[in-house]
Amino acid sequence: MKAGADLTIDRLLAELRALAAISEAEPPVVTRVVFAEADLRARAYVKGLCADAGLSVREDAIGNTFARWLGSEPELAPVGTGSHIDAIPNAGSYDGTVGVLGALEAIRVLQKLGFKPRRSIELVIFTAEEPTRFGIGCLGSRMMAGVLSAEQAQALLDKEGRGLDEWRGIAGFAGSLQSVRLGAGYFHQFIELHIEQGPLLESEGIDLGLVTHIAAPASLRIRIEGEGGHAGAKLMPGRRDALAAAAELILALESAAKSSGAIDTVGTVGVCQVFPGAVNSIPSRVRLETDIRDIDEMRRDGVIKALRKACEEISARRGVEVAAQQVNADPPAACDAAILAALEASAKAAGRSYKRMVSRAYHDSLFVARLAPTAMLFIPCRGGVSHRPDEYATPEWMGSGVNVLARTLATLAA
Ligand code: HGY
Ligand code: MN
Ligand code: MN
Repeated sequence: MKAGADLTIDRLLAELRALAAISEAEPPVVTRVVFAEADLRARAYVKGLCADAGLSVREDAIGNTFARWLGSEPELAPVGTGSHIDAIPNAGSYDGTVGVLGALEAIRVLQKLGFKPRRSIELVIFTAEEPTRFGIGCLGSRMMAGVLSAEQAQALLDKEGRGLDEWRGIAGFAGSLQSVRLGAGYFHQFIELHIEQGPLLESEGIDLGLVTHIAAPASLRIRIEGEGGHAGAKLMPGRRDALAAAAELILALESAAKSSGAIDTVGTVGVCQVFPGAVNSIPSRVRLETDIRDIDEMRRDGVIKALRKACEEISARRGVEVAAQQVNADPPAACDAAILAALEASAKAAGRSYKRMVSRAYHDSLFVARLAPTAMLFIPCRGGVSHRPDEYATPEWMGSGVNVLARTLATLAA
């Protein structure tokens, strides 16, 4: 596919830059939390681009957005592709957006080449892939796959105690939460283009990653209740300092992840809220959010068990209450062999190097894989950096991704 490759990348780069500028933070920092004002502007921007490309756009009850290029046999289940445009605080410009705008670019290239899909090709923008607001990742794709029920979704609250119904109402999305659920067979097949968010491809000088498995993520919320008091007057013996207990817990998670016996096990405490949060007041309450992953579910669950054991031990020794609540603990997903074979054939035809690999980040594909044969295509990102403003993918890397995605979509939709 030679024609227009450079042109498409310029257009794609311009659109990625425009989307990155729609942020709650000053560029180059991207923050775009689901249903916040910047997210709504970003959704409008991308929907406009999809409409300009002649796709028919619909949104479900929580804002999952479906932009369909109608095939000659519209009654057939579509080939799906897509990703997310929400971004965590202090993020970069490429996580998720490459899989949305890159897929749109792939569709426009196929249109330009006069390709006529037999099966429709449907671009999806998933709502709330990031856990920032409601504490759980992949909210939209989880509900589509029925992994999170309408009742469970109804019960989700953000840090201000505001729920999904309130936020989706503000965003202008209506309809029953049950209607988000898609039946198996809604998609014929699904491919997600995404940056690797790791260093392998760049360090090995390989153009593309064919993802065979998506890691198994888990998240637990931990509340620690101790006893507050005057930092000067309350002597050390008998203190029940909630933050000192939290510090031991954080180190216990780190050591459990490091001693799992495999490099694939990771454990992170990304959120630590301290109450009352005054320098001269002993912390009486701490709230931790922990993220535990592995490509092997058993090993990951072993770390969860070790963390729960540490909670009990630290609680008894320090006289603090520790309550660990599991938010999610999902099995890994295996990607579809036939789609991987199609991606491999496309990469060869495009003269691009590739390697099969696992995804250590989770993605909406983790849940779409419950609905349809699914696979992911990775492009490198500089230094493996992601979830930071200096996240970067070169035009060449993106060109390879769009090129091979377009070829594969054409193969699957023919
Ligand atoms: O955390 C993740 O793996 C994804 O980037 N949300
Ligand atoms: Mn992310
Ligand atoms: Mn992502």
